[in-house]
Amino acid sequence: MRQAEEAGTWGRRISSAGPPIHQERARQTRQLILSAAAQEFATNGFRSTSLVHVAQRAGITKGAIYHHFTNKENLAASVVEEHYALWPALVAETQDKGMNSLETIVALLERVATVFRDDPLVQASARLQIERSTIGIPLPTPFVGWTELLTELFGAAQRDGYLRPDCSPQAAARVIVAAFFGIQHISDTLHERRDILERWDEVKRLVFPGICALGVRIP
Ligand code: LUB
Repeated sequence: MRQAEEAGTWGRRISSAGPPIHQERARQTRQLILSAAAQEFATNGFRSTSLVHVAQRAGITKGAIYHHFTNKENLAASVVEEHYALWPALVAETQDKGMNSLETIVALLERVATVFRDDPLVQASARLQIERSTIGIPLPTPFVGWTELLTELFGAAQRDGYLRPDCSPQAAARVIVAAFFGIQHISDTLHERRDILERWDEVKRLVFPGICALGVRIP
């Protein structure tokens, strides 16, 4: 069973997703609202985002939002949940490319950096997680999904001889999650993530050698 697809790796949905979605149109409207909300949250943050502006951006009425989301807090929690729901498919797709365990980790994190650069849903979720203490309802716990997954992936890399013998997969995962969180936050704050791939490449070139066994070529 692929790690990322195992139940609970990315946390469980904790927001009320609204009434069961029977019609394709209702599903599309919900996705439209999430996309519009992501743009507003990413740009303005939770407190300054108004559901009126979300509705205007989505081209629907404010009342239509309440058919899918109980309030702005629930909408924010759903944006964060949708962010984490993106990763299992991306992880599985990367694992299916026939690369070795270290190549898979490096390729995956480069793809994740690209998603952070390009995807407003992920950008909104990252900002909401920074603001989580002000939102007033529980959000999915950040970082744990990636730490669990990278622990598994670094465990495979260790079994394949790519990790320093004295570097635990858990420690490698914590270091890389911290490094990634930091570079994407700094890149966002200073450059709207325009340089995230260059900053991530520096982590790969300067941090991975401290994790990998001597003589291992960093992909
Ligand atoms: C990742 C962020 C930004 C962790 O997993 C998360 O919650 C993350 C936002 O909360 O970086 C590193 C991949």
